[in-house]
Amino acid sequence: MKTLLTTLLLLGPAIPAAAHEFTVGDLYVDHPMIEEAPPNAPVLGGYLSIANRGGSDDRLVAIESAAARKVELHRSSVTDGIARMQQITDGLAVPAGTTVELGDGNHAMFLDPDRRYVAGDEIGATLVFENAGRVDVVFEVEKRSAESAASSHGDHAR
Ligand SMILES: [Cu+2]
Repeated sequence: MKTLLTTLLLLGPAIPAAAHEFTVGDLYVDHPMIEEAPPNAPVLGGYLSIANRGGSDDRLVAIESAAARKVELHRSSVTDGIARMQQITDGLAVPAGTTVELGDGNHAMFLDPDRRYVAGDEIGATLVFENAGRVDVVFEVEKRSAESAASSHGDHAR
């Protein structure tokens, strides 16, 4: 009985509540999500992972969404305790056989969203890959974690 309980406890967190995956060619896009932002936030940060299970390299060159004026790929860094972000202009490399995260260190930045989005909302977008082409995905809006709230996108909020 104890073993069963332990097993269940171990299994619990391993089953993601909102796992969703999108496929184009050999690319598997997992769990696109956007962090719920404060009212009137001028930007929304988007995250996802891309697994390239094929034999050739690819590159995420753009993200398009009708819900924002523009979507940019950003790379974050912390220099002397100050968080900065820089636009990735040459796309995000997704080498063959690897999984690349738009996560820690980089993200999709949705500029000027058309309304306030809250946890539970969904935002449609299209990922554009150099070789695999275009794939429609859905970003699920989730509550902001305390962790990421600390490293806020303050430098965008002018
Ligand atoms: Cu950014």
